[in-house]
Amino acid sequence: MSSMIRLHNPADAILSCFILLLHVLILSNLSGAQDTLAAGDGLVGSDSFLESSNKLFRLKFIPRPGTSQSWYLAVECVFMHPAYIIWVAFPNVSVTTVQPRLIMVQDGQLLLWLDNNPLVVNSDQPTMVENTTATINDDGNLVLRSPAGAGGVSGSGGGTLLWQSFDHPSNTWSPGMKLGLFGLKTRQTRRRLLTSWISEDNPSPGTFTLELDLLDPNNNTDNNYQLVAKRRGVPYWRSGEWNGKNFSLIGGQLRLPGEFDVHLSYFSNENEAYFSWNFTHNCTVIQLESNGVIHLVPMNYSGFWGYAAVCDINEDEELGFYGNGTGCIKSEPSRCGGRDKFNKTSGTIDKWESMSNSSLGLADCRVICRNRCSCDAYASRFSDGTGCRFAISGKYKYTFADKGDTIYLRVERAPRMSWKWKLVIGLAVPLLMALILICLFPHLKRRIHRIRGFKNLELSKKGDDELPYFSLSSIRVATDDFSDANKLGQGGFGPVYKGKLFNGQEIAVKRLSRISGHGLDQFENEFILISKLQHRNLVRLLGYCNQGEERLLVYEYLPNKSLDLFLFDPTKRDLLDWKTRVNIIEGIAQGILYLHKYSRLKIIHRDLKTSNVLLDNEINPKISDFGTARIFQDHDTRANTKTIVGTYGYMSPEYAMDGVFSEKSDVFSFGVMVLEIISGKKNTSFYHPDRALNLLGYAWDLWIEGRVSDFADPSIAETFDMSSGLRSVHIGLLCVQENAADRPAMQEVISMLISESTSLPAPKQPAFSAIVSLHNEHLSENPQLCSINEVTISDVQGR
Ligand SMILES: *[C@@H]1O[C@H](CO)[C@@H](O)[C@H](O)[C@H]1NC(C)=O
Ligand SMILES: *[C@@H]1O[C@H](CO)[C@@H](O)[C@H](O)[C@H]1NC(C)=O
Ligand SMILES: *[C@@H]1O[C@H](CO)[C@@H](O)[C@H](O)[C@H]1NC(C)=O
Ligand SMILES: *[C@@H]1O[C@H](CO)[C@@H](O)[C@H](O)[C@H]1NC(C)=O
Ligand SMILES: *[C@@H]1O[C@H](CO)[C@@H](O)[C@H](O)[C@H]1NC(C)=O
Ligand SMILES: *[C@@H]1O[C@H](CO)[C@@H](O)[C@H](O)[C@H]1NC(C)=O
Ligand SMILES: *[C@@H]1O[C@H](CO)[C@@H](O)[C@H](O)[C@H]1NC(C)=O
Ligand SMILES: *[C@@H]1O[C@H](CO)[C@@H](O)[C@H](O)[C@H]1NC(C)=O
Ligand SMILES: *[C@@H]1O[C@H](CO)[C@@H](O)[C@H](O)[C@H]1NC(C)=O
Ligand SMILES: CC(=O)N[C@H]1CO[C@H](CO)[C@@H](O)[C@@H]1O
Repeated sequence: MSSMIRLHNPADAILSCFILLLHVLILSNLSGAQDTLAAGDGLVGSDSFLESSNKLFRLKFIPRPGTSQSWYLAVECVFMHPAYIIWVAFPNVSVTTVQPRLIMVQDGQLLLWLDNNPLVVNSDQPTMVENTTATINDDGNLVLRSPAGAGGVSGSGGGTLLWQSFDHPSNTWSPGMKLGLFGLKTRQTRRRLLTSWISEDNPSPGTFTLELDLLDPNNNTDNNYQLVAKRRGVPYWRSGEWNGKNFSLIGGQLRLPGEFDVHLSYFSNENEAYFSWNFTHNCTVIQLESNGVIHLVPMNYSGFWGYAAVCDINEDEELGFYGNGTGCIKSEPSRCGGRDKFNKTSGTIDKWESMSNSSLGLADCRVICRNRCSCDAYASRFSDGTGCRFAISGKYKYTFADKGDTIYLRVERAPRMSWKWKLVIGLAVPLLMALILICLFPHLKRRIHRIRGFKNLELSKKGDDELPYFSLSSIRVATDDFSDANKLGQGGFGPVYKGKLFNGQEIAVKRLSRISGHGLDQFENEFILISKLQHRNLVRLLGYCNQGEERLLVYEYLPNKSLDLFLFDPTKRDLLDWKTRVNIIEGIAQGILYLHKYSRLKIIHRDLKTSNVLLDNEINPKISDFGTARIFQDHDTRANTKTIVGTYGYMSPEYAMDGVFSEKSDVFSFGVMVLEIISGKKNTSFYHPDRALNLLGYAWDLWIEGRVSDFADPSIAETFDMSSGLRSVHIGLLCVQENAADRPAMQEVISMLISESTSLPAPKQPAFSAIVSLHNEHLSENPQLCSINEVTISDVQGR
């Protein structure tokens, strides 16, 4: 596997010949991964690597994307799939050669060998020490040490530390790495900072940096620093002061999702000032992405994600962040009359103006185009995402093409009401309506309760200014004037239409046409909530329209529609094999977790069910329908409502009976979905001739009898995996426990799902399982209830 060469007597001048000879002769004599290069050792070719003793990190040559004989020397974390790069030596130099070589020369230089001239990796090391060794540590740090016993103190694993890659960060801040300023008293202060890559594929120094900066820029006697992210030297995010525990502006720590605390610390004296952090897992890192997003790369790419800080530098995308503040610095107002947004699309433009400077990344192109009002669109010049191209007003023709270039088109923003006016109207209209209704129907008084809740929603400071506005006429065109042929179905508060925008993008439009107090409530609720939310497992809102009496929400269109249409369809259910179902369960869980924990607001969905889970092209689940969702204040753990909304079969007992809801009521609905996904049977229409039970009871029976494989949908018999199946049913049962306290919280559910080593408590008998199936008894006597069996109940009063 690993091929290393060992050079016993290399002399600098004739090294090149030796290496050529030797690596031909002794190419594959060493096997098994090592973590250290001794003097005279080297790596040759892309198959050889150094591996840290905990097997998490590798130092190796990785091919430059899109090329065959171009390489970077990089440290990768291989614990996750795909492996990701945490450090690159010479990010601005790609080594073009058939066989790249790295040699630890006896005189102490670590040489990256290009065809003719070597690059010295440790060139900034003050003195070279003979017989130096190079080791890849358990935290991914590449360290050079003098031989034990020589050059001073000898510690574990060798002598003095001579050089380390952690002193030369690229875009990654690893646990244990210090970011800051060193040698403050000297004339040459060294800055250790993160520099983003120029594009996703090219590690050359890019547009953004994350560094330490003075808290008060006007007072450099005050040794007080904060973390600041900059675009070409201009700050766009700052953390604020560190109080020993939290940053003042982001209202907390840089945190990982879940209950995982990052241990951040700050050190300063007259010579140096730096931030550093620790985590239990050394592969968990903070990365500054090429688009300026500061990202916490998680335990697992397929699992947790986190954003340390995200400002909408790209304005097209607003992502989540932690804490109560953002630290974002608003960019200067548009010079082009509100035409400062760009829309990612695909197509061709016949005449470009190009800038071939490959030090420019997409983020630079955007700024250049944004500041030049005649620029209508921009794109990358080269396939590796560098350079810029601009389309100048009146000088080009744009054609939409599905498989065309990725182009960012300037968006014309329609003039519209300010947020304040919208709020006034948003409050006044329902209030007025409510007043009228209350006068007419005293029993509707409880409505006030909900309308008052709107005030809380104002807490979103950013407002919806970022959200594109669609004109009614453009939506009429897109949906063929709301034609019946384009009707997709009926949502919580009105019909949903399919449409196609002029640029070819498909959309789903939710329409609330006739203003009914109740529908307007849900509409506004959904609008305000979802415009703040952004997660890959939540359906994405593209824009809205409120013109005249029309209230429209425009969503991304998901051609696969909802999960229930697959799961309960005799033919389509075959498309969902076991792996896909597991993926769906995980995705739903991530989406709910985001709602409960990591979006800025804590949100209880209250109507989770398979028909509210949409599937994208790759069958990834996306939660939809936030008409009934509720924002929780931080200190609330449960709330009470007299108006029970939700769907029979998915409602937890305490909610259905007493109107008490909490995160645990969503967990219950999730549990029901898990059992439905595994069994392919609907909870509400479950019927089994020998077992007069509902699906929950049926699952429990088979669980007790140890016959879980009988519970699984027969159409996945071939792909069903017993151990993960057993685990999933187990988790499903834990989620539908009668007592809310027995149900796990969503982040526990996630760790149960993704880590097989988490042990699960034994489930007790689930809720409702002793009840005879609703289907055959109760509902058939009550046609009215039967009809609402499938739809959201929005007006049933609690006891
Ligand atoms: C690469 O970056 C280093 C350090 O920033 C600089 O000294 C060197 O000249 C650069 N090389 C190229 C080819 O740009
Ligand atoms: C370096 O290693 C070689 C071979 O083991 C040895 O002969 C030499 O004395 C060492 N040099 C130093 C300075 O330790
Ligand atoms: C993380 O890195 C540190 C420093 O190398 C090491 O002491 C620790 O054991 C590593 N942790 C794990 C889990 O490998
Ligand atoms: C700068 O900060 C120091 C220490 O906090 C303070 O004593 C000094 O008055 C400040 N100077 C100015 C100009 O604000
Ligand atoms: C965040 O919350 C903390 C404590 O609750 C408060 O001191 C701070 O001012 C808040 N920050 C922002 C930006 O709201
Ligand atoms: C830090 O922030 C967290 C979460 O915002 C908060 O719970 C905690 O009280 C804060 N601690 C301090 C010392 O401000
Ligand atoms: C990281 O953890 C080690 C060992 O627990 C500790 O000595 C060190 O101070 C920690 N560093 C930071 C930045 O928290
Ligand atoms: C290329 O772009 C970079 C970054 O904006 C700039 O510093 C540099 O001067 C430009 N080079 C040329 C040749 O224009
Ligand atoms: C793209 O631009 C059009 C025209 O303004 C707009 O209607 C549409 O919503 C935009 N698409 C996205 C994804 O923002
Ligand atoms: C901690 C964790 O869940 N690690 C997983 C990351 O993903 C890989 C591959 O999917 C798994 O093998 C790990 O167990």
